[in-house]
Amino acid sequence: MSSIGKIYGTSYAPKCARVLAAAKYNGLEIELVKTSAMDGDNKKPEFLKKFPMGKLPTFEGSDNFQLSEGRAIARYVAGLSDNAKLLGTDAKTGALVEQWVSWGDDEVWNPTIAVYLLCKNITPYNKAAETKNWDALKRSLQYLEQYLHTRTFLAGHRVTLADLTVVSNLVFLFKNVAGPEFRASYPNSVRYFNTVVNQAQVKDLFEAASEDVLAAENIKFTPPKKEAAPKPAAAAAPAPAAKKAPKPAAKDDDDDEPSAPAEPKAAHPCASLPPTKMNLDEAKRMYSNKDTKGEDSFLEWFHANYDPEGYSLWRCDFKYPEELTKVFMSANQIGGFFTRLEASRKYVLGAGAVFGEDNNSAIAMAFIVRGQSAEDTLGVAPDFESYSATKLDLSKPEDKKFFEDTLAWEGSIKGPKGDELKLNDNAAKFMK
Ligand SMILES: N[C@@H](CCC(=O)N[C@@H](CS)C(=O)NCC(=O)O)C(=O)O
Repeated sequence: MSSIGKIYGTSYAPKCARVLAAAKYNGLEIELVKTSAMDGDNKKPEFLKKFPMGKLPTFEGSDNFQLSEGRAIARYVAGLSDNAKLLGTDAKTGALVEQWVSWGDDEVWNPTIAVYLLCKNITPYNKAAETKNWDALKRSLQYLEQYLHTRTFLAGHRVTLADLTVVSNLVFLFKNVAGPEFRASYPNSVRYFNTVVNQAQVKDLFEAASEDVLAAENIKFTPPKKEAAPKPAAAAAPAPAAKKAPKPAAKDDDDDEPSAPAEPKAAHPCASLPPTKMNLDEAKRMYSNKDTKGEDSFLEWFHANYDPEGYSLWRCDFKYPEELTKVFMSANQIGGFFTRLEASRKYVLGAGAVFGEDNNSAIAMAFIVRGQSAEDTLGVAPDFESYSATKLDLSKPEDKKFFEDTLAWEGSIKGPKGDELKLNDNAAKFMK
């Protein structure tokens, strides 16, 4: 049998897995071209030339028909043969298939990937967002549980694309996010899951979904640091929208942006400092609204208004640059650090960026902080311990250059291999 074409993606991504499953049900051959967002394959010029949106999965038929969006690809492959009736047998089952596909993506996948990205700190971690998404998952599984009380499949009496979609999402949830206690609360859903993954057509495909490879416990957030324990003052609240900061790269866009109420805090150590002539709110407005360098710029304003008694300037370098791999992951790490600075928002202005390329990079940040202590201000972020903080002296040309360049998101620093690494313009940059 000749292949219907190629699907670009990975078999563990639910939006790709459902397509592979639909092809199996329809007895169609499809070639999986392993293409991973984590490896940046979707950003390669040859991929973007074919699929300019740069998202996975995508499909290229042997007749050159091109499709993107997992749901559309699955629908196309499911509709290529009528034997398995994957799209339903009449208007009602067809609509039910659509209902459950939509439900599986919005109500299962979205909170699943949100919890996963938060706990992996790919989306800057935020406890309230994690709880919100766990609650959404519980609500969805409760609903599925009731529905399956009297049913074997989701739409009619046979497997349809609805089941292949929902189960592909459940495979990811049960393997990567939800442990045995969570799963045990939903026995009908687990029975249903086992029924579908063990269907002869897809057993091989879903083999990796057997009980012994499912998550041994619920996914947990581990702060990205090596030393200190989290400090109570470091409320994991969201950072305000940063005008100059683009979104972190390569983040799955299906998840909600976390939002959380601020937690009650003890008085900030900077609250009792003597007054200063430089207003940091004004400095932030200048930094957001003006060019950083040049005539009538932020730096021109800053040098005219800086009060070295009321403020100090700091450089922070990630202590373990040799451990950094993908540039987009480092960018996410900086995003997380800036988010966790929230408790010091009124006392800190700074910018950070990734320097270098995948597998040879470093992270550096420049800060203006109220008072003379980096610990009192930047130390509210638990992962501050993973950065070395060096006070900058504007009378030293190299300190001044680093400070000005980093705030302007330009320049270079020494990398872990001793070579000079240029600020990576393609990685997200952060300011506070
Ligand atoms: N709307 C797309 C979203 C797919 C999606 O977000 N895919 C992820 C991988 S699972 C991706 O391509 N991420 C890379 C990026 O956002 O640049 C769909 O439903 O197919």
